[in-house]
Formats: sequence, structure tokens, C-alpha cells
Amino acid sequence: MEGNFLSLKSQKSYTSLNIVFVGDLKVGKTTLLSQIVTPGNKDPVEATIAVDYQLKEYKSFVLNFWDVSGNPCFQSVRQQFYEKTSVFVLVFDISSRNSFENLNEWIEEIGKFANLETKIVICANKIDLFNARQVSETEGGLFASMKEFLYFEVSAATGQGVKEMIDKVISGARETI
Ligand SMILES: Nc1nc2c(ncn2[C@@H]2O[C@H](COP(=O)(O)OP(=O)(O)OP(=O)(O)O)[C@@H](O)[C@H]2O)c(=O)[nH]1
Ligand SMILES: [Mg+2]
Repeated sequence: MEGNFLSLKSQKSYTSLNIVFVGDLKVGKTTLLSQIVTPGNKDPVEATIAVDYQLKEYKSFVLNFWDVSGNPCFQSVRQQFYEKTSVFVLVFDISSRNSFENLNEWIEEIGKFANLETKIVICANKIDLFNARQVSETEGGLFASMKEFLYFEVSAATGQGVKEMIDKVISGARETI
């Protein structure tokens, strides 16, 4: 699997980034991660139990992706993975207004682990379900800009917008210490 492991023999020096995906159950966090790590992969994903981890070599970065379950019963487990996070990706599903409204709870949950150098972005997923849209791009973008977070619209199912998001997420993210 090209790009899915480190070229151990190379003398390249890498910057390590921890990127954590959070958001309600079934908003598509694991599918999104699968699309980032193996673009074009259409294999169905399973519900995350507590946390999943994936690693990707990307340009001069080692990206450590932590994909946590949105299930409330895993809150204390999730929090162990919030330390030393470079980027939090807050995911909601555009066909679920509830998942958008719950973003504030996610912001509160990660808040005590974020500092001025932590990047937070909002990711509106499932834009392929345009007929079922319950949150407009304008509303989502406004919510993000009021909090000074970047905003992306993507489809983890088709891959639309995913590469653009990850390129922007990486640029300027702080190194994991
Ligand atoms: N149509 C559509 N379906 C999607 C998209 N992304 C994910 N799904 C589907 O949504 C369901 C949930 O996806 P997951 O990736 O498991 O969601 P999750 O956020 O990781 O869920 P938990 O691990 O339970 O917190 C699956 O049936 C996916 O196939 C998308 O962009 N479009
Ligand atoms: Mg999952």
C-alpha cells in the first residue's frame, strides 16, 4: 500500500502531526479517514469502537490520524487521545441537523486540550446527499468563521473535496511534540 507506511530506509526527516477526527456517531469520520489514507477505497467501514489509528506518510510529514468513536460512552477514552493534537477535525453530516447543532458540545469537549497553536477545522461531510441537506453551506461556513475555524465541504463517499481539505489542514499545522 504505497504511501501507507514509512520509507524506513530513506534519510528524509519528517515532521509528525497528530490529527484527531471528532463528531457525532455515523457522521463519516472513519470513511473520511479511509478516503484520505487510501483514496478511492470503497470498502464499507465498521463503527469505531473507542478509537482507530492510521498513519500516512505525506510529503515531509508523518500524519498520525486518530479517529474516535462518537459514542458518548467513550468520552473518557477519547480524551486520552486529545493530548498533543496538532489539528482537530470536527465532522458533521450535512443531512443531519442534529450533528451540526452538536458541534458546540464537541468544541467544549476538545476545548481544554486546544491551545493557540492547535488548528481546529469544521468538515461538513456527505455533500453527495444534496437532496437530504439540512444545513446550508452558508450556515456552516458562517458558524466556522464566527469561531475563526476553517470550513470544508466534502464527501467521504465520492472523495469530493477531501484532498483539498487535507492539503489545507496540513499547511501551517504545528509539529507534534
Ligand atoms: N452518502 C454518504 N455516506 C457516507 C459518507 N461518509 C460516510 N457515509 C456513511 O455513513 C455511515 C457512517 O460512516 P462512518 O465512517 O462509520 O461514521 P463514523 O463517524 O466513523 O461513526 P462512529 O465510528 O460510529 O462514530 C456509513 O454507512 C458510511 O458508509 C458520505 O460522504 N456520503
Ligand atoms: Mg468511526
